[in-house]
Parts: sequence; structure tokens; C-alpha cells
Amino acid sequence: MRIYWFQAQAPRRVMALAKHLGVVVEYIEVDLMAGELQEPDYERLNPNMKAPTLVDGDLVLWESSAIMAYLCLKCGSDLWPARNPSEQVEVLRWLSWNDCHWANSVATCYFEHVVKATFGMGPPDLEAVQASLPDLRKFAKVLDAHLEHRAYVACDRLTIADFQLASMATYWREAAMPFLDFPNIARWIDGLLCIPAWRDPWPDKPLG
Ligand SMILES: N[C@@H](CCC(=O)N[C@@H](CS)C(=O)NCC(=O)O)C(=O)O
Repeated sequence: MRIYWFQAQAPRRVMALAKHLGVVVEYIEVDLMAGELQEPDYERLNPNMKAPTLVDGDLVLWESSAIMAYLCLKCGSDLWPARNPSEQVEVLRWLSWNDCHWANSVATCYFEHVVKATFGMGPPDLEAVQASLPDLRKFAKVLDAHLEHRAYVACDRLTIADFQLASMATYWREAAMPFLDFPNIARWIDGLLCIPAWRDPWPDKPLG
């Protein structure tokens, strides 16, 4: 099984899960800045020209939530609760909420403060950050209330929904996301960072 990746939030979810589950994977790092996502061979695998992409035999899969569900199915993990319909619906609800609302609302802070710094793309556009905050606060209020008596987003245990929702929010301090005002979100993120594979999702570099 191969996973194409580079150090960014969507590959992060998949890499953390694979490490957490102990799946044997060949990791292929693509060089974003060298334009490798646009190379025809890569475009044939992932026409979105984005990462991550998983290849397992004849199967080619993109979209990190689908890849995470696939990894769980492969190793029989209930982080994607395939055998429990009501849990599955609960996880699906939060995956959908992430992709339609939460990811968009945290993306500006993350891009302006983390992505630009990582790839040397210049200073953050603070006006854009400011303009994104009403939406971020609107959806943070929903998540914070949901997490009030919970350690995890769904099913009272770790699921792929946690990794899906937490990937950009994990960087809330450096990304200046206002989670001091949403303490249940801050507690949930800090709790996830106790999971070794979530804290350090990237493949070990070969020695030497
Ligand atoms: N919805 C996709 C998002 C994939 C995505 O946007 N990946 C980003 C990295 S976080 C990417 O490859 N960006 C490169 C580009 O857009 O050129 C998923 O969850 O897999």
C-alpha cells in the first residue's frame, strides 16, 4: 500500500491514522514546491492534484476521510464504526460538518499563519484573518458546546472524526485561532496530542 503525502493538514490525518493503527505503508513524499502534484503521472492518480492519495493494488483513493475509513476497514478498526450503523451515522455527521463548515471556517487562520510560514509565502494577510473570525466563532460555538462533557467528537471514543476535525485546529496557537474563548475545544485538541501518532504523524526519516 502506498500513500502520497507532503507535510500538510489533509495528509496529516491519514498519516497519523496509519501510524496509530500500525499499517505497513510505503510513504511517497511529493514535492509541492517543485510542482510534483501537477505531474501527469500524479494527475492520473489524483485528478484534483492534491494530497493525500492512497494506492492499494488496483484501488486508487483520494479524500482523506475516505482513505481513513479504508484503512480502518483494512485492519478491522472501529475508529470507523463499520459494523455499528448508529455510530457510523454519528461519525458521518461530523465528517460532513467538517467538510461543509468547520474546515472552511478555520482554513484562513491556518493558511495565513501556518501554511504561508511553512512554504515561505510571505506575511499573513491580517485583514483576511479578521474577516474569517465571525464564521470561525459561529462554528466554534457549536463544537465547543458539543464537547462540553465529551473527550471525543463522536461515540465517546476516538474515531476518524477527531482526526478529520482536528487537523488544522491542532495549530490553533500558532494560527491565532481564538480558542481561549472556547475551552472545550482547546481541551479536546490538547487531549488528542497525548496520542503519539497524532502528535508526530510523519514517517520516521531513515538514519544516516
Ligand atoms: N479534501 C481533501 C483535501 C486535499 C487537499 O486540499 N490537500 C492539500 C494539502 S492539505 C493539497 O494537496 N494542496 C496542494 C494544492 O492545492 O496545490 C482531503 O481531505 O484529502
